[in-house]
Amino acid sequence: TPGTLWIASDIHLSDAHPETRRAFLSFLDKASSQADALFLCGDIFDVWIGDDLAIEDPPPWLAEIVQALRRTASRMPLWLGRGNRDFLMGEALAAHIGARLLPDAVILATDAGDVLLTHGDQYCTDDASYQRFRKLVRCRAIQWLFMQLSLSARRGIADWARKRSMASNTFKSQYVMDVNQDAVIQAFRRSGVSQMVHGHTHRPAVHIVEVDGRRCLRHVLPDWEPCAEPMRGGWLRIDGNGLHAVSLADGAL
Ligand code: OKV
Ligand code: MN
Repeated sequence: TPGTLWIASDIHLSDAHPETRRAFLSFLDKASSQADALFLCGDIFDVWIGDDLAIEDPPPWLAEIVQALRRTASRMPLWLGRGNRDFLMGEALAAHIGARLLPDAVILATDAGDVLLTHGDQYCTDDASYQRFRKLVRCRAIQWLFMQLSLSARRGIADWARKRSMASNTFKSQYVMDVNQDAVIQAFRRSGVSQMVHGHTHRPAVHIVEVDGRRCLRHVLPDWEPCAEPMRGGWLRIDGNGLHAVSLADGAL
C-alpha cells in the first residue's frame, strides 16, 4: 500500500530567501518522520542552470539543501519533478541525492485513488509568450548547447532571462497566467482520472471540474513564502482519508 504521501511544489529555493530555506528544511524533517513518500513537483529551486553546479561546487546554501534532500531520500522514496524554473534538473542530480525524477505528468496510485500529478505550466496555454519560451528551452539540442557554456555564461543568460520575464509579466493579466480550462479538461479526459494535483499558478485552491458529466477535482498547491503577509506555503497529504491541504499559515511547521 502507498501509505501517506506528501506533495509540495513551488518552494522557489534561492540564496535570497533564508526563511524559505529554513521552512523547507523543517518540512523535510517533518516529512521524514510522518510521510511514507515525498513528491516535490517542480520549482523546488527558483533558478537551475545545471546539475554540475549542485554536485561539484555548490554555494553553502545549496549544499545544505542538497544534504537535507539526501538525508530525506535515505529514509523514504523521494521524487523530484521539474518545473518551469528548474526544468534543467537531471538524472545526475537525482542520482546524487538518491531521488527519482518524475515524468512531466504521472498517475499516482494512492490510498485515495488515482491522482494525476504534474507541475501545471503545460496547462497555461493562454500565455503564448511563456509557451514559446517553454518550447525553446525544453528542446534537447538547445539544452545541450546551454550546458556547453561556462557557468558564468549560463549565469549571465539566466540573469538576463529572469529580468526579461519579470518585466513582461508586469503586463500579463491574472487570467492569462492561470491554467486554461480546456487544457485541464483535456488532461482529465486523456488520463481518465478524476483527481489532479498541480502547482505553478501560485493560487492554492480546490476546483471542481465537470468532464463529460464526470465530477473531477483539481487541487492547486501553494507557492512558499513564509515571510509574506499573509504567510504563503504548505503541502498536500494523501492517505486513506483523502487529499488534505496543510498550510504553513496554520503553524504546520
Ligand atoms: C527559468 C524562467 C529563467 C519562466 C536557457 C537553454 C537558452 C536553459 C536555459 C536559462 C534560464 C534556466 C535555464 C529561468 C525559468 C526564467 C525566466 C522566465 C517563465 C537556454 C537552456 F535558451 F537560453 F539557451 N535556462 N534559467 N522563466 O534562470 O533558471 O519560467 S533560469
Ligand atoms: Mn512554476
